[in-house]
Amino acid sequence: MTSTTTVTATSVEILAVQPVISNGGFERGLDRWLMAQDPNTVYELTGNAAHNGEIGVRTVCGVPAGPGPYSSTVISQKLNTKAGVTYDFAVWYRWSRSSPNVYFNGFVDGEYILSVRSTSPDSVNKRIGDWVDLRGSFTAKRDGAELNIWLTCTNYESNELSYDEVVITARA
Ligand SMILES: [Ca+2]
Repeated sequence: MTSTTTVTATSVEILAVQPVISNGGFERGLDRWLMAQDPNTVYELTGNAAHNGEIGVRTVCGVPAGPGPYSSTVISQKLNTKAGVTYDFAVWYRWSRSSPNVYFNGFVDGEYILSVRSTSPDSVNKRIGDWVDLRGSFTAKRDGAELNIWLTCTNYESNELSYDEVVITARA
């Protein structure tokens, strides 16, 4: 009897602490994430792109071969959200160079939660090559909303984006 009570209490505790996002620091590689990319993009999990821990995402897009359509690499994860709840998010990112038609975009269920052009890492004392701490918020429209993170650029402008530590927490 005592044993049964203990097991039940443990199960409840695990459900209560289930995070909104899993493996947001990429230390377990692509665990929980899905990834898709156009042919002229490069995508890897590497220590060179780590802001914290051992691994971050390095993604390169654009081939200097003349004007062409936009290309993208995207990773996505189904979040542990609840409809109507507001969430704060944060991510660290870094550009390798400045180019006007390259974007770092984030969506939750198709709505922008971040959109950064590589000519303007942020508004306060940051330069190309520096890590930038980007923060924002969104309200989930449904349980299990989907996060998508994109690097998008034109084919004639190559750029490299590193990012790490995607953190999402429910507001109290
Ligand atoms: Ca990491």
